[in-house]
Amino acid sequence: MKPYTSENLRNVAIIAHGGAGKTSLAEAMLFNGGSTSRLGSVDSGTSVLDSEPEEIKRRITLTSAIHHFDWKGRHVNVIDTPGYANFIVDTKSCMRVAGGAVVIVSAISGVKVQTEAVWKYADEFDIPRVIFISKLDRERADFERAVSEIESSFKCHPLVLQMPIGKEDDFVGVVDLVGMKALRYSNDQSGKFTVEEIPDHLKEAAEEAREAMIERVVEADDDLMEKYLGGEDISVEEITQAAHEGTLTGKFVPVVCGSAMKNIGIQPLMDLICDCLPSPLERPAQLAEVLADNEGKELVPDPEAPFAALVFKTISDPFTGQLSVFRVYSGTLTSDSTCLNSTKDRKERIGQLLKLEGNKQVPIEKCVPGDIIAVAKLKETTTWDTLCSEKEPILLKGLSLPAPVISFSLRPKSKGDEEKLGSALQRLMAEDPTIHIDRNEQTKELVVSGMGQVHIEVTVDRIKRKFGVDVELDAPKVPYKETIRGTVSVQGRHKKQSGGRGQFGDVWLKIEPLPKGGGFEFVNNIVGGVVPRQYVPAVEKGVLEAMAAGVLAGYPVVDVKVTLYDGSYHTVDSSEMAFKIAGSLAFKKGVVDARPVLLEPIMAMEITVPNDYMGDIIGDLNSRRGKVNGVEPMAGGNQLIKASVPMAEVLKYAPDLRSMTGGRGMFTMEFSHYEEVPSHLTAKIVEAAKREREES
Ligand SMILES: Nc1nc2c(ncn2[C@@H]2O[C@H](COP(=O)(O)OP(=O)(O)OP(=O)(O)O)[C@@H](O)[C@H]2O)c(=O)[nH]1
Ligand SMILES: [Mg+2]
Repeated sequence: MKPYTSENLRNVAIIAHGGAGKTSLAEAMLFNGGSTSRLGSVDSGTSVLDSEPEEIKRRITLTSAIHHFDWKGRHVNVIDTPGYANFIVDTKSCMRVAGGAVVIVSAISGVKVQTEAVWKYADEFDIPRVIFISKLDRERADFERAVSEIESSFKCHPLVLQMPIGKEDDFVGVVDLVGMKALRYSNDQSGKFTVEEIPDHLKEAAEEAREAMIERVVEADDDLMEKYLGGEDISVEEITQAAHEGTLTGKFVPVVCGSAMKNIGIQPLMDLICDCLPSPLERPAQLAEVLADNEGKELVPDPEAPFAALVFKTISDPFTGQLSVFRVYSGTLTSDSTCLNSTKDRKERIGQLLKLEGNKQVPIEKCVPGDIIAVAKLKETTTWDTLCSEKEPILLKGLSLPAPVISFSLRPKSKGDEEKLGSALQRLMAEDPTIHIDRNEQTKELVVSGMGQVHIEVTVDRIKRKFGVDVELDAPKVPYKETIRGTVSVQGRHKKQSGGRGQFGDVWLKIEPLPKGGGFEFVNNIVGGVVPRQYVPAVEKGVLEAMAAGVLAGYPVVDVKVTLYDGSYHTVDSSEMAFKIAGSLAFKKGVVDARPVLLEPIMAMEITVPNDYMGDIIGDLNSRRGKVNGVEPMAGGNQLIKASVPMAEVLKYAPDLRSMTGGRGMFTMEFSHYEEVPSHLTAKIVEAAKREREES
């Protein structure tokens, strides 16, 4: 690896919808840059970026991978990100630390919903970008349509720097509209090309396209505009410089094209990355919080400044152990040193610094500001922790995670694997913070939640491969609750005489409903000591025990007020136990007459779908007892549907939405509140609960 400075460094994330060709493009750049000795392929499982067995099996990127290449005197860190919605949180994490992005738009499918989502992340983190129109070798590839979709969907000004030569099978190269040359590629994926005159049949179109390109460039630069209007020629250097400026300010977005699969048009994109995307020195200053005085501070990417870095990824590597991957914002860190984890307020020993190369790592001695580096076996550090100099503790802001959208109940296939499963899940959660594990105390299930069905399936595969635990998934049980609608007064009397000392407790309770979310209230209105004070807590305990399993279907009872207002006792036979039983008896008996009802959890959902699908999706929500609360138009011909839907109806919504929209819909959902189950469904739920109790 050649030495490099912050000025020569580029951190580039490759982003787009699933299957657009991000990994293939990154592989082609690594190959052309000499970082790999053969062109890795997703389809044949030889990609150094998609190298996890679960990725090879599915042929999709499940987790971001980082590698680097040297080009035109620059050192480029390439971050290959996932494109599928299930894994998009990882993509967003990478965008938090990237300095520039290559956005891929497929010449076949154009701009998809998911590409718009990642484009928004680039907006959020103010990331300059260039666009690569891919797959021009494929049937029905359409360059012009892709350009016009870029303009309309992203609402940006594309700066089209190339034109394709040939179509589909006959796609052989690109016209460089800046140098006005044709780059004709050999058909063997070697990336070799010859520079030729523009073919006659393209000359006129190329002249026109160049004119349009120049006009866009000069519009962004007053001096150049003057020159242009004065009839002077604009040089290649001037165009390159203005393109760099215009890319950083977002006045336009440079567009090039090619085929990653055939390794056509990749080097000009690599040039563009070096020419137009920013070095860490050109990025807006990173804001940090100084812990000593809670003041804000702008970090400078100066090697002499105090060290500061943000951990944005954790990888569990089978050979090296746990790797923390961080982006340096200022200062220098060397191998075999120490630093502070300011988030956890713990000192960390830094062993060997590592540069990531896909699934491998190479040792390096020190890292410069801006670089992306890994270190193994930190003791306390997790994703989104700040590592910094002990002399000047600061904090950097990480990302907040979205709520999971889907849950399954999880259990080991063989009994006795419970403990192994628990520790496997802990390790996986460190690596993938979008996996959540809960033990549902009500249903006694281990519930795993994640960003979608594929995400959960991948997690199950990983549990098996990495930890040797086979697990089974079921739809989670819906945590129903019970409450009452009426008010009753009821007596609970427990009397037992069995030889020696007997048991006696006698209470009168008033049981009434509380408003939604009211929980439980217990009031003691005993006067004259008819129930001695020392037995009152026992009565409440008895009521609480009875509330744990309601009379309808055994679900917990909520939102009730219980008032103890009368009773009697026996000087010898009364005891705490007897009053507890009396309280419990009274509650169970009373609830039966207090019009008990079932409550079910309602989820708040936000569903984004292309316009064409809106009718179907709303129809489907209605059939799931959903209420649509609003529809808002979104960018790129999409609609955002907001709805409240009973959880029982959307336990498997992810695959259903996928099949209804051909994978173009996205959704999030979180728990909102409880509502009464419609009476015609209550009997079914009660029956199912009864059956289950009998079985277990
Ligand atoms: N014909 C052709 N196929 C391509 C090209 N680029 C990628 N592909 C194919 O498209 C499919 C998806 O490619 P990937 O590189 O895995 O796409 P990706 O964007 O990384 O996908 P995810 O990581 O899963 O989001 C694979 O079958 C590739 O061989 C291209 O330029 N031409
Ligand atoms: Mg990929």
